[in-house]
Amino acid sequence: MSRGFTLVELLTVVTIILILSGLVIGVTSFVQRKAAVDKARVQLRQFELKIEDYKRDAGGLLPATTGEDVEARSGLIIYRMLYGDGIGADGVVGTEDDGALDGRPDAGATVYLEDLDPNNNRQQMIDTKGGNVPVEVVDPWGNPWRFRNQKGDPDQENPDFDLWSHGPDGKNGTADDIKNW
Ligand SMILES: [Ca+2]
Ligand SMILES: [Ca+2]
Ligand SMILES: [Ca+2]
Repeated sequence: MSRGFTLVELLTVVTIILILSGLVIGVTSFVQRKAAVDKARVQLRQFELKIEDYKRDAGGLLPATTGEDVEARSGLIIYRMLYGDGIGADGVVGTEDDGALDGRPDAGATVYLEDLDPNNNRQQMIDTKGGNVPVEVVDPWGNPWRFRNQKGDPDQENPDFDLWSHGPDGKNGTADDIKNW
């Protein structure tokens, strides 16, 4: 003799389904977060190596990043250094020969990282904000990468530099920041 499900049986089945779907959502977001963090670590290492190349070619000089505003725009400084746009043939950001910041490497400038080409935007590292003018190099969460010349002085010989992402929470200075120190 067939009978319908009792209320208790129905509630049990519904509860199990809810628990299982909660587990799937939890695992999925964990995996996505880990993938983004891994990607940011790869970017960090890549930028770090290329900035070392830039620094060597620029005679040990790195752009100055003193002042809050400069640091906030430092994702753009990373782009200028590594894509040779807005930097000029002398390979030094912030000198008189700096070319137009137009999404194309300046004449005679070295391109250290082709991936930063804002016209391809393969890795979505550039936020073009509606145009082809590069704005800044962004992390997997869409926030700018940060760069800081520790000496804050472009005339220093072989200055060290800080490079970091605000991490998954998008906030500066918290435990999830991804940084080179
Ligand atoms: Ca220059
Ligand atoms: Ca240019
Ligand atoms: Ca953070």
